[in-house]
Amino acid sequence: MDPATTAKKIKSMEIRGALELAFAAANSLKEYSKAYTGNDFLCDFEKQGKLLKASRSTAVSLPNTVDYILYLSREFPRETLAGLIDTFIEKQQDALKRIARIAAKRIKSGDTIMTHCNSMTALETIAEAAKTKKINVICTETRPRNQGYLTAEYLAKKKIPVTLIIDSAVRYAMKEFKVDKVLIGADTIAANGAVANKIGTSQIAAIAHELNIPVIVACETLKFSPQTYEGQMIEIEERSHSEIRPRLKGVKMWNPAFDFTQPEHIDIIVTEDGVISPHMAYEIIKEKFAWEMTPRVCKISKSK
Ligand code: RUB
Repeated sequence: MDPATTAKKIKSMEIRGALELAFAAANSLKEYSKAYTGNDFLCDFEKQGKLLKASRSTAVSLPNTVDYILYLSREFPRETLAGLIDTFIEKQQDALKRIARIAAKRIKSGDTIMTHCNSMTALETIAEAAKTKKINVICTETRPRNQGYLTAEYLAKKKIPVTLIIDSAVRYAMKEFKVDKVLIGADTIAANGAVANKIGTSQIAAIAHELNIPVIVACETLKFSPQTYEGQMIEIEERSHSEIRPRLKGVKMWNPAFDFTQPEHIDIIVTEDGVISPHMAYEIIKEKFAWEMTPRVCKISKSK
């Protein structure tokens, strides 16, 4: 699929979830580079990257993927680009599996896990744990788009016991079902360890903190934000009011898609490099995104 179609599908949320955005963007740039017949590849490639990056805000996996591939396109011969993008995709697939293996060790037989939204990384972890342990999952509906239904269906198909609850039942459910752990994915980890994830995550984490329930974030280092290291704020996507419900006369509506969970409400972040405290986010960014921090060597876009 070409980058323009991919960007449209990301905008409409046909393609969604932070990791899926990264895979879709990488694949579309690979296809574009292979099919390119023009005479200013770097300039045209960068335009495709910009298009993809503008398709959705908040999940940093998207700009990180695009920026890394643009960096590769400037640093390496074009004939090698598709292979390098494949290597990047394989690395992310491996990271997902590795996180699942590491995070699954934190889940004990008999545990009841609460999750929110629909995170591939959290679900891969649950599926990995369920291979050898008996676990129950409580998942939220995740209004307004109800991504929790996808989570519930996925788990039910895998024959992992799952109970779907409405978002406002979280506190009651934590007590009633004796939830042992909260396990979520992430869209972006900021340099201070704050986690941006689906709206409602911060409430769940605050309640878990109050009830002494550990909160585990399962996420690839691709979701750490080098921009926040340089002082930039994470933009929280605001979606259409129509997602909440049709217009109500005289009523204003607000529909943020994500929120921030403070690092103090997160016990651990499980990355492909191992388990870290949220306060180590700064170190991960410094180590992993050196390529992002170095000055750009290429001459960008003659024609804009
Ligand atoms: C999805 C969401 C997920 C993260 C992590 O939001 O918040 O928890 O993206 O997912 P949306 P993954 O449905 O608005 O994209 O682990 O799959 O990257």
